Amino acid sequence: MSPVSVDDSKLTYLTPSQVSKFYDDGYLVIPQFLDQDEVDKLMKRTQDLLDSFDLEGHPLTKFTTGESEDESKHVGDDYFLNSGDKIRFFMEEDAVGKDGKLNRPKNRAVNKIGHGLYECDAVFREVSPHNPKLKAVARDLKFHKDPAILQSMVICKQPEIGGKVPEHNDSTFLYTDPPSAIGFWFALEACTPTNGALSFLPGSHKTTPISKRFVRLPTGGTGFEQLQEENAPTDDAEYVLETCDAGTLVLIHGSVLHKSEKNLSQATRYAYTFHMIESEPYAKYDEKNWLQPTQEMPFTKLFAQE
Ligand SMILES: O=C(O)CCC(=O)C(=O)O
Repeated sequence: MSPVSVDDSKLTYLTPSQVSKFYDDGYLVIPQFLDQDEVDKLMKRTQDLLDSFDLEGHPLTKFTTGESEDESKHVGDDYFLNSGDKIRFFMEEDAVGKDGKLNRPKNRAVNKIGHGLYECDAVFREVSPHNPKLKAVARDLKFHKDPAILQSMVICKQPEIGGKVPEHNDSTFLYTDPPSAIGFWFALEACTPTNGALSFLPGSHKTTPISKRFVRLPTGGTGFEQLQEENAPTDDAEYVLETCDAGTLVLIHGSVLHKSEKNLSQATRYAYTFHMIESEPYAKYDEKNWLQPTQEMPFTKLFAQE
């Protein structure tokens, strides 16, 4: 899944040094990938979705990364498990009080909107998969032969309560054999040291095997399945914080360790993200993965789109 060499003459969007940096560090920051107009459209659409979704009958499912057994229960319910081809709203943990009610307005309570935006919503569809720049990046990277898009979401990181995302790599959650996930993560607002900018452990994709997988349990719900001995603990000091402006695209190799801290600021930190995996016969998508394609909405093949 890595290019043997970078042929400069074939690149149409990335530079050779950007391609090398992605493969060396396991991530690549591309400033100004989206222009202001594209950012504004995605922000407006996100705000409209937050304003218009109906709380009546909403299960107030909280989103956590499922690190502990107790946390993984939250992400085991049907509202979460059946969200791959829908637009659903997951709450910040700190936005739901002990009485089970929201303790703030709904547009300040949602942790993320997922997971079928890239197909279900016309505005998000324009950015992925119908975006020529995106296809150019995917072709330049040569990471996938036949990339398919899945798992899209807006991560809101609400002021003061926006949950931290602990250290992880994305292939744990979107497992293929061989591992093939890449995250495409777009900042829709400035990401700063206090509102939860991403940070990365450069090069960790080469040294950190996928040691566990996030699966649908046969007994219902979700949990982690250990694949091999847990990797050694990492050193916080080796992490690189990547602050960035709205419009920045960050490419995230499925094996690179990354995280983001709690948003302690007064500002939101909206980001849009989706993932790409290799399709069969080049890689097998695992039937135990939490997110499964449906008959109505199979994963979208990037290069098949006009
Ligand atoms: O947006 C964030 O804070 C975390 C995103 C992330 O870790 C991911 O998409 O894998």
